[in-house]
Amino acid sequence: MNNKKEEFIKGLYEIGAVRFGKFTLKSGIESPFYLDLRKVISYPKLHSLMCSMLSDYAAGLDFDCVLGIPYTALPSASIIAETLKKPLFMLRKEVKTYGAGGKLVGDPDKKGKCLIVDDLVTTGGSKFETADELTSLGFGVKDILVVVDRSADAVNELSSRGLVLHSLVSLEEIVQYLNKTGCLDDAKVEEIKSFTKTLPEKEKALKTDNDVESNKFTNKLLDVIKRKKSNLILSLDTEDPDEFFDILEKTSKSIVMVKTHVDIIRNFTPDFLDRLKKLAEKGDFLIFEDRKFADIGNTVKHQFYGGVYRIAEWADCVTSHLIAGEGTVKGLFPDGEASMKAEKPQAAFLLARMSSKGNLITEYYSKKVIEAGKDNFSVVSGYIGHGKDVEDIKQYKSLIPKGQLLLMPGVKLERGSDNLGQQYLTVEEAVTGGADCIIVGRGIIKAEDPQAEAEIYRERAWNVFCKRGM
Ligand code: S5P
Repeated sequence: MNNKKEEFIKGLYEIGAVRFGKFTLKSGIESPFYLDLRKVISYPKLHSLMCSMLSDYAAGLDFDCVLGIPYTALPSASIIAETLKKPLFMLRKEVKTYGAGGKLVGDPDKKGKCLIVDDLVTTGGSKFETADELTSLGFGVKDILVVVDRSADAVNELSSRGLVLHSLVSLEEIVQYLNKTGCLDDAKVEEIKSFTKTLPEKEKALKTDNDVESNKFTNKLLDVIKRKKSNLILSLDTEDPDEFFDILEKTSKSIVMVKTHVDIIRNFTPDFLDRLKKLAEKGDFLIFEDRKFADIGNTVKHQFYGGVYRIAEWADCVTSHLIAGEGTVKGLFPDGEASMKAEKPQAAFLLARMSSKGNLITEYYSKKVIEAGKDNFSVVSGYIGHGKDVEDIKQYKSLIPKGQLLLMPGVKLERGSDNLGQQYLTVEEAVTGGADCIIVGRGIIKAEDPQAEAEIYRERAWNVFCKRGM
């Protein structure tokens, strides 16, 4: 260990940024040590030593700009940027609701390969989040530089997602040095070693304990998502049945559901449904009728089970508004939970937000829809939603109960709109924000090669989804 490192560890110990005893972590797990670098900025000598070590390390990396994760790393990131003459950026923690720009602070024209700086790494979670946000804003991200690596396995966790973690000191080095200098006895060293060794298992067990329940249809859909490595729902809005099947056959490999508007099909005959069902079975995807029910329960019941289309006989799931109240969902599934016991579970997705410009849905309405959906968890698998940007979607997603899904229409490879009020977010914005599936129509069906295009959407959404996790 070099002198600078030893001096730095000694400094951390002296100011109480490293302590030993019994501490309860955020997860509830009891830890034999405590690390908190927030104090360092109040000790100019120690802070400048830390920043010079960070700048020396960063000088050997390949990057165009620097970003610190708020708040602890902001001063060090600005000193690194200053020392190495690189542009500095910040991402606001809070959302700005007025004026231009979103969360990014800095000149967007200066963006490039960005070095992320932080004080500690514990699980890597906040680093993934920042990396995803920067990627969705058009930055390149590879290197993450932290002061202390106190994790069990963050280097590997991050590298499995294409990120490289660098640290100035590891917990092991801190323990080693303090043991050598008599600040820490051998028994405590052993206790810390065995704690860090068993930590990943403890964290995993905690996660399994908290695993959420979903209804039977959601589980079925999640199985298809995992099996096909896809979060893509194809919205096949064409009136021509030949074109419908031509595109569906070509894209079936890439999708988890096909979303239909069966009432727009020209020359609709029962043959159409036979063909559709057979293709769904062969191609391993589900059928999602976007009927957008909106009437009182009794009428909806007839619309779902009766009439020309007899939707209940072939659709795996449907969309529904909730403007008429919970009665609509009760009309769709009068047996409630019992309908999930059926061999073929069926469920509804409620429209809690819409993608179209000027739609009349308010925040209050949207919240009420989610509350009602929660009360009808056994037959409501989730919600249709949209948002202004990543942050807005994240906030909206946080309202959705665990175990229910967010499906997002109004998605294309680039942002944009059509001339009838449809608004598009990018695939990356949708999934980073929290969409569990994207619904894509014209982006694929109007492409020159829908098969290749569907695969592009699938891959782009899946990559972000894997990085983000459920
Ligand atoms: O808010 C919404 C809800 C839905 S279900 N906005 C939408 O666009 N949809 C549906 O998604 C819409 O009815 C259409 O079938 C699809 C979007 O098609 P695209 O061609 O604009 O991608």
